[in-house]
Parts: sequence; C-alpha cells; structure tokens
Amino acid sequence: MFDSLTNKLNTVFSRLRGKGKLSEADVTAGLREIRLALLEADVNYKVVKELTGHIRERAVGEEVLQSLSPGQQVVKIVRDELISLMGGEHAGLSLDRRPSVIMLVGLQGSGKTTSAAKLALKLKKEGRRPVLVAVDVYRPAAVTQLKTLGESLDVPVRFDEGRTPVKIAAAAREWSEENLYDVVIIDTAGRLQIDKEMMSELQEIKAAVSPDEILLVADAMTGQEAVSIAVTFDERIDLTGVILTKLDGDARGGAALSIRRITGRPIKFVGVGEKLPDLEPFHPERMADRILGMGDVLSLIEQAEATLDQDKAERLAQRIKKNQFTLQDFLEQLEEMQKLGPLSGILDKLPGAAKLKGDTAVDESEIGRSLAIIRAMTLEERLQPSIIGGSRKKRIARGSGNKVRDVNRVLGRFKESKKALKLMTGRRGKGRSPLDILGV
Ligand SMILES: Nc1nc2c(ncn2[C@@H]2O[C@H](COP(=O)(O)OP(=O)(O)OP(=O)(O)O)[C@@H](O)[C@H]2O)c(=O)[nH]1
Ligand SMILES: [Mg+2]
Repeated sequence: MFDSLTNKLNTVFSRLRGKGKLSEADVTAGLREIRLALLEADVNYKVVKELTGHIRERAVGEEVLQSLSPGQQVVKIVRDELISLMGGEHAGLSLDRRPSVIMLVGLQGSGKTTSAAKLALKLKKEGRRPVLVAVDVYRPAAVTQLKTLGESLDVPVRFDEGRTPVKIAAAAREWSEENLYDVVIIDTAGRLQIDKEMMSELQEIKAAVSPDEILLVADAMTGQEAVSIAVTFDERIDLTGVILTKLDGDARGGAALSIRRITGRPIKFVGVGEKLPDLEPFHPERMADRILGMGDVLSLIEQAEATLDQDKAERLAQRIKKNQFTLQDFLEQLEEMQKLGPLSGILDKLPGAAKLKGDTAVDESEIGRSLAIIRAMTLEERLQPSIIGGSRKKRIARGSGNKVRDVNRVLGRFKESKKALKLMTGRRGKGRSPLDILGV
C-alpha cells in the first residue's frame, strides 16, 4: 500500500535522522521533499500546503532543533500531523435503531456491491442480523451479483421485480423489521457520471428509509477524482462517511489522505481486496504508521484473530508484544496468510515490509523465494537466527535453490522487521529466549 510514498518519505527521514543537529535549512529542505512526495502521491495541493505548514511550524521550534534526536522528532511530528489530517480517531458505524439502515452510494464499478457483502459479513460476525437490498433495477446482472454474494454468506437479499428503487428499499426495511433483522444494507445503482437523475433517485430513497449511515464507496485508485466525487455526493445527500476501496492496488494515497480534510467526512472502512473478508476498519493512526513504513501490527493481530485459529493468533500477539517474534512465526504467519490471498496485504502491515517487497512493485515471486529460504532452515535456526553461520547459510541456499546472498537478504530483512516491531511495542526488554518459550 502506498509503497512509493512510503519509500520517498523514508529517504527524507533517514537523511534527517542521519544528522546529529538539524538547522532550519535542513528542515526546509526535508519539507520540500515531503511536499513533492505528497503531491506525487496525488494528495490535494491545499491539503499538502496546510500539512507541510503545520509540520514546519512545529519542527523549527527550539525544543525540536535543540533536542538530542531532532530527526526522530520530525518523524514524530509528521506522524502526528498525518493522523490528525485523517481525522484522529477511528469513526465507527452508528447503528442504534432496529433495524438500522446503511445506504451505499457511488459511481459505477467503485465497489458498492462487493462492499455491501463485505459489510454484511462483518456485521454477521459481530452477531448482527443483516439484510442486503438490491435496488439497481437497471441492470439485472447487478441483482444476480448481490443474490449470489448473499447466498454465499447466508444473508437474505431483498428485491422486488417491477417496483421502483424507492419502493423496494421501503419494503425491504419493513420486511426486516417484521422478521427481526437488524441492519438493512442498500446497494444502490452506480452511474458513470454524477447525473441529476441518479442524485434525485438517491434523495428519494433517503427520504423513504432515513438511513442511519450513507456511505460513499469510492475507488482509491482514482485519487483526487474520488475526493471531488465525495464532495459532490456530500453536497447532495449528506454522507456520513466513506468506504475507500481498492487500497490493495496501485493507489498512491492521495484519496486516503485528502478525503477527510476536504469533505469533513471520515473514512470508515477500507477495501483491501476482492474477497469478502478484505474490509478493514479505518484507523488514522494505523494508516499513518503504514504510510511511514512502520507497519500496522494492530490490524495484523486483529486480522489474525479473525481468521486464524485462536491459539495461534493469541500466541502471535503475545510474541509480538514480548518482542519474541521469530523467523518461525514469520514463516507460519506467511503460510497461514497465504490462504487469505496475496501476501502483499499482510506485508503492508509488517514494519519495514516495503523493503521486503523490493523497491519496485510487489513481487510475489520474491516473497515465494523468502518463504522457500525460511523453509529450508531447521526449527532451531528459525528460532535463533544468530546461529546461522557460513556453512549453514550454504546449506540453506542449496536446500532452497538460492544463493547465499539471498539467504543474507532474508535474514537482514527479518532483522529489520524485528527491530521495527521492537520500536512499535516500545519494549527493549530482555524477555526469555524463544527456545525457552517453546520448550525446545
Ligand atoms: N482489488 C480490489 N478489488 C475490489 C475491491 N472492491 C471491489 N473490487 C472489485 O471491483 C469491481 C467492481 O466491484 P462492484 O462491487 O461490482 O462495484 P459496484 O460499485 O457495485 O459496480 P456497479 O454496480 O456496476 O456500479 C469488482 O471486480 C470487484 O471485485 C477492493 O477493495 N480491492
Ligand atoms: Mg453493484
């Protein structure tokens, strides 16, 4: 996610960190590069101006420049400002009525139908009883798509042939109430452009069912266009939030960083893949950490808890907290997560992982190679990589069909991840050796 932005920011940061003392000129030069990186990531220029202004104001203060680690302080300031730019706190759904109504709106192909099903799955896991409603009367295939998704989730899908979208929505709400379903998710029709007809249809549905949530589903890949779409929709129907989809693709970050500031509406969820579990609650703090290459260990733990067996998840969480994350954990996680789809989504959440993915785009074969190398190690080696000397490296390289330098690279990257995890969890503790924990 946002690898190019992350790499550019990290270049600036390592230069700033490398200096013992920072002058105002150093900060100015660093800020110029940060500004360029943000603009290249397609962040709204007004947002960039304001953000760099805030960072500058705080970074050239005496306490920062005179401090022992000015570069680190600047990173912290950038992180704070990014968090506040994205809204500070996680904004959840407010679904207090019985039934509550969520209306999903957005342009064609932005991911409404997929997100409707993703939300239904999520709510179901939380113990709610969701219903999906198809009101795209213009495209029979759209109704079929939602019905198929609903069936796979065992969630009812309401649709009435021959009725208007407004009538279908109102009837579905009533049906849900009678049948004790508690969240009604309305998947509306998309259009190529925002046209009057589309907006008035949405306004009528809104008037008929008074939704608790009106969420714009916007494609992150479209960058600033997603932001202006959000502005238009908000003017016409008052959004309560945004679901930003396709963050697993080549989105550059512009939409994620600009929408909240420009529209005042929070991003509530992000779509990170085509599969139904690929929906994550949006946490500004975690997103800032990902953008800064610090990973998102919390989301990783949550995802592990939701999808892996509880014992393993608990063990991983504990081990990360205690700074006992080993190559064995790394391997097990990668293997488990492979079931969930592309590894890039997982690696995004590991600190320093932008490097693991290589300098260019995500390279799955490189990840496959890393896996092969770790698999060629013995358990003891995975738990205690420090014992891997020259001859062991040769054996591992041979065993996995690689060169010794590939083994070195994997070990180096693991070390970096571990170092970053240690910083994240703030523990420099001397914890017991992993060998003790596993009773080896
Ligand atoms: N990679 C990725 N693909 C997504 C995501 N969300 C949706 N998609 C894909 O985007 C395409 C369009 O998704 P739909 O859910 O059908 O979009 P829609 O907004 O309902 O489209 P219309 O009903 O035609 O307006 C599908 O191929 C989805 O699989 C996401 O978060 N990541
Ligand atoms: Mg659709």
